[in-house]
Amino acid sequence: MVGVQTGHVTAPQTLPDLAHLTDDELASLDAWWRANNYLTIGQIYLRDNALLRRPLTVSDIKPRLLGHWGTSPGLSFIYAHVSRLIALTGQEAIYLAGPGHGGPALVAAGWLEGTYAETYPQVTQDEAGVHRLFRQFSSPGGIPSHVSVTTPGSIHEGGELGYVLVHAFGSVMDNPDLLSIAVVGDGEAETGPLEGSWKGISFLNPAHDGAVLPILHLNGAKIAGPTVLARKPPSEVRALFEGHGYHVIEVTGEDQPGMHHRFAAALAEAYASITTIQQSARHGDWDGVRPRWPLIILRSPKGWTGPDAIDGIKVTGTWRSHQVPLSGVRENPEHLRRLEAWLRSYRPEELFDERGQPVPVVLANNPRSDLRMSASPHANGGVLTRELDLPDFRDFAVPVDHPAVEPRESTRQLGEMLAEIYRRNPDRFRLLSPDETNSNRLGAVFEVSDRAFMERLEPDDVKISPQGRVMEVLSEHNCHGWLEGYSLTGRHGLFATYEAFAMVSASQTIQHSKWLEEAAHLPWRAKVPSFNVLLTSTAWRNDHNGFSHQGPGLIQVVITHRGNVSRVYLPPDANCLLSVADHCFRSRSYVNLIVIDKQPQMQWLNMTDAIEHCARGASVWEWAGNDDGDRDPDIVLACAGDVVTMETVAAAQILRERLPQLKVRVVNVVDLMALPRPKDHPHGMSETLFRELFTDSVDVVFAFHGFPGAVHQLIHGRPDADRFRVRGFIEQGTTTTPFDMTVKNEVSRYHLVMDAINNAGRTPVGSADLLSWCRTKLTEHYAYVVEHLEDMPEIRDWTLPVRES
Ligand SMILES: Cc1ncc(C[n+]2csc(CCOP(=O)(O)OP(=O)(O)O)c2C)c(N)n1
Repeated sequence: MVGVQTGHVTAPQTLPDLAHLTDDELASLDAWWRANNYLTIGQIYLRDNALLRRPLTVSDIKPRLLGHWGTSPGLSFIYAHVSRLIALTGQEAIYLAGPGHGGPALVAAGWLEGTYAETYPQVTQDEAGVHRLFRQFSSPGGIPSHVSVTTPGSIHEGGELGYVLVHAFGSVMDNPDLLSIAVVGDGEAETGPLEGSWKGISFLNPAHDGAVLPILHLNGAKIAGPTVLARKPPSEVRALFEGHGYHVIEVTGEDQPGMHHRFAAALAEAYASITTIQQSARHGDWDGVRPRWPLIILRSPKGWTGPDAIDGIKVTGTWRSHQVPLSGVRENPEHLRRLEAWLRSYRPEELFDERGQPVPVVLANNPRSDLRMSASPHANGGVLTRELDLPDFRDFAVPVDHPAVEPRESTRQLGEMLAEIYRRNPDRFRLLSPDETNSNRLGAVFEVSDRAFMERLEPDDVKISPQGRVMEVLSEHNCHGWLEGYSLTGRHGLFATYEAFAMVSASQTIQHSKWLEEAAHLPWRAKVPSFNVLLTSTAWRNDHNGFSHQGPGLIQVVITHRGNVSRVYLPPDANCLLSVADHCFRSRSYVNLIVIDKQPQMQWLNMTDAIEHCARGASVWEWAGNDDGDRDPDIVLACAGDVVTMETVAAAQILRERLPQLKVRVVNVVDLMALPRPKDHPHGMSETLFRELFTDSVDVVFAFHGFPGAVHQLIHGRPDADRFRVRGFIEQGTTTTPFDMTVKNEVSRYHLVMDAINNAGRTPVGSADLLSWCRTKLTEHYAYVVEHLEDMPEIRDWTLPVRES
């Protein structure tokens, strides 16, 4: 019986005695830890003689010693203790190693738990399997050195440091039974994302969310020097985390078995605290105020249990233990002898039987079946994914009888659809945004759900409560990471953000794409809900802001890095947006970027046409051109993106009216990934369709939402790609009128008309006059906006005459 007082919620919990170790438990914990440490070192060093059946020789050593020892014993120590807790309580838990470079420790844990052999039958849980386990680590054809996609039980690779807490918090949102153990490296704790992510508890509701137990792994050093938190007075460190609202539990030392006893007691205290909080919130008299969630600070030496000093220089407890402490084993007999002594210090003969299988005292520390952290279905969230109950997106359509008659805020329609998704899926959908839900016109969701917030509320606060499930935190890193953790454990969501600031978390987008791409190669990894991003408040219409808010860079990042799992959609209007969104919410294991502005904009297609257009990915808009289906028009005007689509249609209108002999075709691209060749991207349109749209040889003036280079990159290898003249965002920005933005970036209707004339196959009479008319218009524009501070009426009030459609 453990009674714990945590903040203001008190309720004695009936728990097994976690705080005190029996002799058997201690023996088992210690044996498991020794076995795991042995297997960790073996993975880094050994290609043969895995269980030291004979004296170690140079030929037993791998040619390249790759991996990280320093963090590993601490990670294993924590893992062993959490496993004991799980075995005693039946708690569902997953383990996220912030310092994911401690990969061999987590791989070893999976092997000891038997999951590894279940997942990879060739890596058996016996001597031959140990041999394979060692050889495959950090080896060609084997597995990478981090806690990667290949590692059973992992949703967090931990290669790029800083995201362990955001992933952990996301994993427990709407996942009330899960406890996510998040080990934070003290070096990792210096990163911006990690520093910002302690705030997760301000958004975690113990009634409907699970729990995160952060364990700050304060082993003192990073790659080559001390960590900030290690050198601060412990009182300051404690105050820092208490200031974040945590109930801080500290464990310090290296003595054994003392550390086992103290850590068991700390974990017991933390767990009692968590269960007290949850039971009070779910069944008791919780007052709705944020509880003080526990946080453990584990101070133990880096490289714990490793060689104390090498060549007279201290290693354990210093940064020198970070990677491979005895690196000269192949050349230096003394190092080889030390390595053997180090390996034998774990007494492998007591840990593995004659067949190389872990002995019962080791196995006794493993939880049963699915409760083993390496086997947790939560970490293979696709198996838990429940379909979204999606409304019929057509219910939110805007009526469009004729193109470009009336402007509408397209994202507002999406907001209505999201509200209905919330209504139907209260426990498996979240919209995440850095404080921009209303700004991005998605506020309809507030009819169904408040914003989540666990801190003090004031009378002026609107639509914000602990019960809320709309996530608003002014941190792209938090939003991104939470949605990653949320979707990797089987739930759905949308990250809506200002386009320019999606670059803040661009690195996370890349990392997540890598994860999904690698996961696609592993049959045992079930597909997870896609990572959906709405990029809005775009470069072209950031009316209240300026140059800092104008940057379409994420498109470029995504298409450059991980094309295969990436999808980029540029719906030109509300109906296309709804169709695209529906498609994205149904998809699995992709990174879907949807790019559309929030400002009122022209609507082009009725819902039937929008669905067809989006299904094709790109099509000719006959009503906008005048080539009447001719095989070869004089020029193709192509566009991708809302604002540039309007400029393109307006340019085509000018050409139709002022140079009718010129045959113009208008092509709109909504699925950017339809542009590459099919062999370059799964969405790539066939060459036949490409020729149908863009012809074989007619010049194409392409108005693009993002940087022009993106289109050139995508059409590489298409027939005569040189004929594409791409205009797009060329880093000309400021706070100015909407049309002035297009002029500054030379993608205005007048620029497009001039491009069309200059690149067309023919030069009809009147071309020169129209060129000069366009120049005059641009001059008029400059003068008008400076004088009147808004766009010329003919631009501002532009619509497409109905008879034109
Ligand atoms: C964002 C990022 N920057 C730099 C690195 C390179 N790096 C790998 S490990 C490491 C030190 C990590 O120290 P800590 O988090 O304390 O982990 P531990 O000491 O437990 O290994 C660094 C800087 C990285 N992986 N990610």
